[in-house]
Amino acid sequence: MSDLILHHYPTSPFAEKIRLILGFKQLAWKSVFIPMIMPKPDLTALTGGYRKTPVLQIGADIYCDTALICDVLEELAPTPSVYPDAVKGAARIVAQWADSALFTAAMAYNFQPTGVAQVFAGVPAGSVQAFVADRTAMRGGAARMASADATGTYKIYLQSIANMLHGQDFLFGVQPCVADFAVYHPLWFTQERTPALAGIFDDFPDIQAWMVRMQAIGHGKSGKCTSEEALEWARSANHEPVQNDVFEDEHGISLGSAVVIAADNFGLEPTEGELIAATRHRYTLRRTDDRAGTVHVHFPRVGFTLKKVSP
Ligand SMILES: N[C@@H](CCC(=O)N[C@@H](CS)C(=O)NCC(=O)O)C(=O)O
Repeated sequence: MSDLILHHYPTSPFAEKIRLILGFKQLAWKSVFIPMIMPKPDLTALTGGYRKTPVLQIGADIYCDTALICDVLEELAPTPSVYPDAVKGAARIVAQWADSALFTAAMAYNFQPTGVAQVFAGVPAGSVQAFVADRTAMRGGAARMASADATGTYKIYLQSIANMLHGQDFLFGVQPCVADFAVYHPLWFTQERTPALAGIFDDFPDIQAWMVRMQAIGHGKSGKCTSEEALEWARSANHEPVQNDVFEDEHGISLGSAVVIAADNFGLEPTEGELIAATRHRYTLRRTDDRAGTVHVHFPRVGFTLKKVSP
């Protein structure tokens, strides 16, 4: 197996979800820092367009979206599991809720004026404007949730999380599972990046104690690598075997077709390529790039649209 390369930046909550799972599974990994805003030419050379953070690279295989990255890490290192048998359905559903509803409310709370002042302290005005413009474009111009609405919603969600943690160390028992990592990352941003707003946790001592346990998991063993080295690895590596023995066709699009895949909510930059696998859970596209060579780019089905490229 080639090295695991995580393309990310330190302040990304979704990247923190994956860094902690790498630590939980004690996997060694390489770290490539990517820009926080577009353009990201070295990343999109690998993904073909997808720009969100993080992306996992294993040689010439590129995995987009943390839901899929969790599955890939589980296949590589099944123990300790992030999907324990007894709770795996509920854990996946809570994780999906956390990555969408909880994340949206928490980040709107974090980005109220006090939080913005902390996040951007010392950052030149031009870079702040560029960040705001990038994220506004990513949301298709839609406004963030109003901070008063976000605060009320975040408090209600925190109460539910506290209820789940009452009397046990982690959300579903004695071990952390995918739900813990997904619930933790937006709260981590509040705690680490906007500490002036972290008083919202004061009413929830069970959450505070759980956050200490989650943080203690750590990020495992990582080493730095450059985006040029990552591109070189993609060019020279073999692909993982393609999962084309199970083809689940929901679209009337056959394997071998030219297709385009994009996220279905925000950050809609599309990736175009040849559909070479479509299993129950994921799609794989083959595409060739001047700098990355021929790569296989993988997406989960949930949260993504698949369309045939019109001739
Ligand atoms: N559904 C995606 C969401 C990822 C996401 O929204 N990441 C944020 C950073 S935490 C992002 O991409 N922001 C814009 C960027 O980094 O360009 C996943 O699970 O990976």
